[in-house]
Amino acid sequence: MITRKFVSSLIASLAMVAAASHAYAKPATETETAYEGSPSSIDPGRARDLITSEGPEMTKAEFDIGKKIFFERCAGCHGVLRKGATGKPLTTDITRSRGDAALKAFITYGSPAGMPNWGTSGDLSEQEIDIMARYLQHEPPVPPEWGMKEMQATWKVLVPQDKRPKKKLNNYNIGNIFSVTLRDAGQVAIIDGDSKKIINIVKTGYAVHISRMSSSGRYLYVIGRDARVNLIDLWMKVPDNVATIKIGLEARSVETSKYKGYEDKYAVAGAYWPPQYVIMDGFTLEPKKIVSTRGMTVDTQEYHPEPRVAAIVASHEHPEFIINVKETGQVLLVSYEDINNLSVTTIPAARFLHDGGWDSTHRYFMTAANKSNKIAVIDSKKRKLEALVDATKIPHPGRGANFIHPKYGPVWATSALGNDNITLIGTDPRKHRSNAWKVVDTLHGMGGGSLFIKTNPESNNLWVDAPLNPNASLSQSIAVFDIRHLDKGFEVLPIAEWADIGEGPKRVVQPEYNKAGDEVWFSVWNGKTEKSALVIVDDKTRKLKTVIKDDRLITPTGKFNVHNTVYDIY
Ligand code: DHE
Repeated sequence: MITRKFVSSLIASLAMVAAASHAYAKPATETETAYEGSPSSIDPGRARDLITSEGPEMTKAEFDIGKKIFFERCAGCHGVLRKGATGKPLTTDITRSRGDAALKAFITYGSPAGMPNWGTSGDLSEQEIDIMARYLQHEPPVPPEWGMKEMQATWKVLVPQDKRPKKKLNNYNIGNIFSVTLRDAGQVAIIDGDSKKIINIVKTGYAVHISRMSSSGRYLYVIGRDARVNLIDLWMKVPDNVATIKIGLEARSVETSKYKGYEDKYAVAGAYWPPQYVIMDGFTLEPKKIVSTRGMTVDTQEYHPEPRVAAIVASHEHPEFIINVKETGQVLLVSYEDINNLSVTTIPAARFLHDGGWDSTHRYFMTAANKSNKIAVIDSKKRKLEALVDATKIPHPGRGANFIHPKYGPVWATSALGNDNITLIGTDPRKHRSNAWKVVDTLHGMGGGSLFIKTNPESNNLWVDAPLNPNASLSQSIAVFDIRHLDKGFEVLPIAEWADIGEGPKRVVQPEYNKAGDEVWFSVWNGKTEKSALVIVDDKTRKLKTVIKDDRLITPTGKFNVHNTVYDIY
């Protein structure tokens, strides 16, 4: 039985642990929470209630408050079904054994392992914390499934294929068009990289996330967090939506078939909820095949009911999509040769798979298992795990950066959320065998909170951002290394200052090259009601080239250059 005295001493000791570890834990905790803890796009009203007699007493109104808070604040880390992801599992066998008082203490003070201090930060009131402690002792409400019927009902072909242009109807240099995520506006800006003019602002899904290109470079696919996929035709006089579909309730990834003979034929999107991927017709988004990712975890081989689909890349070696399943830690090679008789190779990697990209030869897929602090190397030719390489706290490569290290030969690099390390892994098993799949060098950037790193075959620069670093002078700047002289450290460029847009958090995020590889674009990501901008830097001189400012550029984040996205150049 838990006594009042025990609870006060638990609270006091938790407070001490939190305070003692503050200096160490704060940056990683803050950055992780800022990054992973964004609201789920699932409407809590759609999730079935499960107030059970085994849990503490709760009214329906209290349960609804708990559900709303959980979906907005907790689901990103603990999972909708609370089986655990980057946050610990919170299933009822665990929460009921902890009990009200201990749960309240954890929610109030957080933990050095990464749980935010929701109470002492003032984010949740005492009453809300009391509700949450009781809510967590009831079974998690389950959001609805989303199958073929629901997909068909949301699928719209706005311009049928026979009504689309037979040839390109505009004069844009399509390879140098950028699709820019306008996150909080639910739009993408299509920007002409040559003139730097906005061609069109296209409506997409809620909290839009990433864009990918069809193999021919004609079609652009955009996915929103609400799992809406938009298909945009870049051959139109003014590029715009030609089809749309909702493939679930929450999603992050989309990709297209790139293997010879299958160019533009298929698209695939991966959902967080329901945990599934769907293969669609590449020209219309007609849903063809839905496959659940529920299954066993790679290590303990236990059933996981909610393994979310993270990064997807298209193999260049076989007609296959390579699909990261986050919570099970399995990489799926899904053949699209015969989607009726689907063949899937399951490669064991490590939990919790997130983002990644190709090595320079496009044979090896280098992907972060972020909470395991590992990079999994998948040999897409031999269809097997080549290596699991240790990296430091929460590697986050985006797609990573490939270059020739002056001493160690070809390397692929990732930065990290939890520290300033930039980890360089050798990627050439033929000519630099002893360096292959080993950490050959570790550089130090501005600080933790880095999300993206980028270079280009035409460049000698390696750009590393730190948008989630708690120090504004770092989150508003970029570090740039000279690849030929890595030992000389980095130069810091004050990108947000160059944007000259006034107040706000102004996080500098995701370097992206133009087609020629001679300029680098940065988003200056401000609040929804503040001014944002895109800053373009001359890659040779590292001097400001131009700033794109426009009231329509609301919360720009990811930028996807058509040429670099089609050919996986990074
Ligand atoms: Fe992303 C890629 C998931 C938050 C910008 N992000 C990815 C990928 C995944 C992912 C699985 C790889 C997709 C692929 O390659 O197929 N992102 C998530 C989350 O789950 C997370 C942590 C929390 C959330 O609630 O969504 C998250 N992501 C963010 C952001 O807050 C970012 C910084 C701003 C934004 O626009 O949302 C952001 N994520 C990006 C970008 C990429 C990305 C720009 C693609 C990088 C690239 O170069 O291809």
